[in-house]
Amino acid sequence: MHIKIRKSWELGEQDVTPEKIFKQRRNFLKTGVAAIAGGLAGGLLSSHAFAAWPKAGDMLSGITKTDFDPGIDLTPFDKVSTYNNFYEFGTGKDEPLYAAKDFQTEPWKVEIAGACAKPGHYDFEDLIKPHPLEERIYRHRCVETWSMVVPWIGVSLADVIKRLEPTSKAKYVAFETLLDPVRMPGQRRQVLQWPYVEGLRMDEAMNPLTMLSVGLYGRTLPPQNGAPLRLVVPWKYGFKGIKSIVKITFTENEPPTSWNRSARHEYGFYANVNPEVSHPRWSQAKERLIGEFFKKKTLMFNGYGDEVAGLYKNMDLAKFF
Ligand SMILES: Nc1nc2c(c(=O)[nH]1)N[C@H]1C(S)=C(S)[C@@H](COP(=O)(O)O)O[C@H]1N2
Ligand SMILES: [Mo]
Repeated sequence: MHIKIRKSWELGEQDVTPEKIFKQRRNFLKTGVAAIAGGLAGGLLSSHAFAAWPKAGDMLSGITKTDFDPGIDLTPFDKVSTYNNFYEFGTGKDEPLYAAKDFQTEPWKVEIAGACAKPGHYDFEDLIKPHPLEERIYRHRCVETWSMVVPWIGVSLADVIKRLEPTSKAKYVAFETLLDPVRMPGQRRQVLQWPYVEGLRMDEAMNPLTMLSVGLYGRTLPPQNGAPLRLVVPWKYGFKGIKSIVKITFTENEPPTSWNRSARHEYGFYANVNPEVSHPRWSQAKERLIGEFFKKKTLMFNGYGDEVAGLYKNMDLAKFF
């Protein structure tokens, strides 16, 4: 008999962990009994020195709670995991949930290339495991003016980069998504040039806010959110947050980025959230938090100005949009 075990994001709305319980669980994490919280949540592992990485949608354990928290309500898991932009699985926001359902992410290799001392093909777990697994609650802002508040799980990209020992020639970091039109049916249509590519300037990549995320809401990333490994850059528009990464390259020159290639007058390399710089077809002054009715003012650098404004102090942000 075939017993189908439902993944957490396939659960009906009534089954999804209520927000209140999740908040209690976070308080457990705060007090440092992460192993107990992991146990309550159904995970059996007590640290993230996993024998095998948990499967997509399973609970992660050994997560350190951090102070990153904008202090506003989280966007519920059933919104974060069902309203997605992931063109490899369709252009509709409701398509990735279904089209990515059976996306195979095991094993998952990440190629490290370019100007560094430690190039090679790594199991993605080996890039992540040496570093503390943190929960950070970030504002998540799409260029299309919707936003969410997401409790990401992941590691500091800076920590990973340091271990790879970039050379003085490494001025940028380029990222690439998997290219596989069989596993990613959206790639059979040329809506973008595949694979999806993104990049950061080295100082942006090394900023303490920048994350390599492997999960959200206490569990591994659902496929539609970029399993098993995606970038999170909270002061930039969502399209910088490249999903399902298979290659990281240290480069001397600014790397091409997918949306800039597709429409360079609309999407720049920097893509910093900026209420004053309009998209050519719409204003960026306001945004709608998913789940709320009224729009709110967009915050400069998505509210992370204290941390990142210095990166751009001598730059014309209207020119380098
Ligand atoms: N590979 C890849 N990464 C991607 C995208 C994509 O289409 N393909 N969409 C981007 C956009 S526009 C946004 S807003 C975020 C959405 O992330 P979420 O679905 O986890 O909210 O993913 C980004 N990363
Ligand atoms: Mo987006």
